[in-house]
Amino acid sequence: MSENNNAQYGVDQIDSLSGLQAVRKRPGMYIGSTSQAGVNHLIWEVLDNSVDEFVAGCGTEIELIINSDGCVKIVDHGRGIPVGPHSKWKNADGTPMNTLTGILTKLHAGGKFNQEGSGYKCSGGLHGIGTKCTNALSVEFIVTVKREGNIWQQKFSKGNPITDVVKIGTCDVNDTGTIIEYLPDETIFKQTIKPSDSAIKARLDEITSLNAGLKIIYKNEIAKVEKTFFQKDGLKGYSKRMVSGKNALFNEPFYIKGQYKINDDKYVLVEVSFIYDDDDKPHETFKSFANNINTPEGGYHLQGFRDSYKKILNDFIEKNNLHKDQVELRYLLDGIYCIVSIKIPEAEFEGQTKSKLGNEEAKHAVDFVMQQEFAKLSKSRFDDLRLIVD
Ligand code: 0RA
Repeated sequence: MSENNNAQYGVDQIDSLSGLQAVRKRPGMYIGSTSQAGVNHLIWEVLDNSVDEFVAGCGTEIELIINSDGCVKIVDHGRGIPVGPHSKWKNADGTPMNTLTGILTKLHAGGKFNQEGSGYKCSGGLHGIGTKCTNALSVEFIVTVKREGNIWQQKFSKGNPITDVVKIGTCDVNDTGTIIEYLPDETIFKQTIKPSDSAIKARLDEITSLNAGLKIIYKNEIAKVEKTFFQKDGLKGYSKRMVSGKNALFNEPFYIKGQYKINDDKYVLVEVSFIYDDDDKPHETFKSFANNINTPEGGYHLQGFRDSYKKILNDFIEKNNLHKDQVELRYLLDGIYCIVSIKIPEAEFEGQTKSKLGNEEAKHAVDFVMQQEFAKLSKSRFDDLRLIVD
C-alpha cells in the first residue's frame, strides 16, 4: 500500500466521525468478534456490497486479493460509490461533504438504503453498516472509484479521512466500479490480521452458488492460492451437490425463480431449488438465505415456502386424484434437499444469533412466486411430482 498522505484533511471532519469511533470502541458489536472470524468479517462487509452491484445488474466479475502482509484488495465493476458534494451532509465548516466520504464514515448515513431508483437495494451486512465498518477497523483504507469517466480516490486511517477525495485520472465512461484496499488494524485484531483461506473459499463457493453467473477471482499470497469461483447453474447446482452420494429420486432439481413487487421500486427476488433422495430414513434438509446471508434459524421466507408447498402439492394431489385426503407436510417433505434464497430490501435479522429473517413480506413473496411458477411445473414435471407424492 502507498504511504499515508498527511495533507491535513481538516479537523472539522472529526465531528462526523464520532460515529465510527463507536465501532472501534466496541468492534464485537458490529463484526461479531475481533478474532479470526472478525478479520474474515471485514472482507464480507465489503464483498456484500460488490455482490449487491452484481445483483443490481452491474458487473459480473469481482476480484479478491490477499497480499502477503495481510492487505486485502477487492475490485468490482459495479456503479461505483457515488462521488460529489452531498446535498444535505455538511463538513463542520459548513461546506458540503463529499458523498463518498459520508458513505464511508457516517455511521447512520444509510448509503444506498435511502437512495431511490437504484434497483435492488438489498444489503445484508450484520447491522447494515457494511464497508464503513471495515474502514473504521483498518489502519490503512484506500477507496478508488471509477464513475462517469473519472477516477477518484480517498485514503483513510482508522475511519478518519487523511486525504480529500482526489481525482487521479480518467477512464472510459462505461468503465465503472469500486476498488477497496485495506490493512486490518492490529491494535484491534490482536490474534491475527490475516483472513482464513478456508473460510474465504467456503464463502466464495456459497456466494457464487447463490448468484449464478457471478465470477469471483481469488488470489491469496499467504496461502499460495489462485482460484476462480463460478457456478453456471447457481442454486440448481447447489441442490444437486447436496444430494450427491445419495440416490436421487429424479435427475433434474426443481428450480423456481421470480419477483414479487412490494412497491414501485422495491422488489423481492425469490429463488428455490429442491431435489429428493429415495432414502428410507426420514429427513428434510433445508438451507435458507436472505441477501446471500445464511439464515439457519429460518424465518418468513422458509415459512412461506413450507405453507405454499403444502397448499400447491395438495392441490396437485386433488386435481389428479392421487389421494383422497389432505397429505401432511412432513410426508410431502420426506427426502427433500431444498434451498430457499431471497433478495429483499431492508432485511431484518432476528433471533438468538441474528440468523432468522424477520420480514413478514418475505412469506407473501415466496408464496406468490411459488404459485405463479408451479403452474408450469405441474405440467412439465408431472412425472417427477408423482414420484414425490408416491
Ligand atoms: C452507495 C450507493 C450505491 C452504491 C454503493 C454505495 C456501493 C458501495 C460499494 C462498496 C464496494 N463496492 C461498492 N459499490 C457500490 C448506489 C450507486 C448508485 O445508485 O449509483
